[in-house]
Amino acid sequence: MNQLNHYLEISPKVKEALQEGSPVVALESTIISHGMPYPKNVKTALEVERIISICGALPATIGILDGKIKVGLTPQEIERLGKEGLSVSKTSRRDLPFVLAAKVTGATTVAGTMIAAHLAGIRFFATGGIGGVHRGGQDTLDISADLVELQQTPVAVICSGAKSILDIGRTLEYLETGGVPVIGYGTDEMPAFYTRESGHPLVIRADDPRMVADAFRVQRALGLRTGMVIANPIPKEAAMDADLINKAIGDALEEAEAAGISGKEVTPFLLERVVRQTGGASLDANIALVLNNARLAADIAIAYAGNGNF
Ligand code: PSU
Ligand code: MN
Repeated sequence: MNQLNHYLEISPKVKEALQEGSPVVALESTIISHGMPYPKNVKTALEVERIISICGALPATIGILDGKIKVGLTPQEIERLGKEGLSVSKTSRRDLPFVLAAKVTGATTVAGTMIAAHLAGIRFFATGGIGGVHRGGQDTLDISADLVELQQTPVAVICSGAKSILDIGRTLEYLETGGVPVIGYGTDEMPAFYTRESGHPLVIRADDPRMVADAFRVQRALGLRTGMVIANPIPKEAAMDADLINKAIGDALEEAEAAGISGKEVTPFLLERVVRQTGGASLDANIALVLNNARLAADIAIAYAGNGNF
């Protein structure tokens, strides 16, 4: 057994699909353990998998159990990560070595999941939102490792943009500097997660999955190591009222500041407060957009596989 296989366990189904060149979509687990409350987190994670299967791709949820990165978690393992919730270690690039060596249970962030997907040979990854430059990040340097990962790991992330708990303008500047294509899917501006608009224009737009798959193929053919962000706005019927959500976010940011929250606790803290402030409405919106992203990711993975991928 080579050393990588000692720490990376790909489920037989996922392995087979990858060997055949069939479409596979990776899914993260921080959104399960840290992003949503139990039991809705588990229910959503399983529903996301089901939608990807219905669309004709294979889902591969990724997490860390018993000293191994598991690619293709079982429903029981997803239940475990969801139930243990915040006690599971939020695992980004920095955390991987120690979480694995100490055999701690870990939920992978966007960055952690991109690394695992790439090691396994999965090109597409669906989630809710990416991390970004936090508000005030120009002083605190609280910039998500997701943005750095997107510069160095060739995995396409299908998401609904970044939450406006973050500084969306600076997040886009950072991605531009890193050479990361940010593609507006059916839109000319960056979506703001709970709402379809952020007011920040994007320069790349795609209106069908094939265009995204083709661009990703070119990126790989050129040997560029960058990832890609496909920013897919929340469905109209699920979008939140901008004033309502922005008020909740403003309050949550004040609370975080007053409580002195910092580091990797910031994002989960804000997410939880926003859910509470909106009486659960933000959670419903979050679930709707994740399911929508899963569908698009499956379609892109299928378009890519159908045209001789490598
Ligand atoms: N945004 C969400 N929900 C989430 C996250 C972000 O709307 O669950 C999670 C993702 O796993 C993302 C991580 O990779 O938070 C970013 O955390 P940080 O800002 O500490 O890098
Ligand atoms: Mn951070």
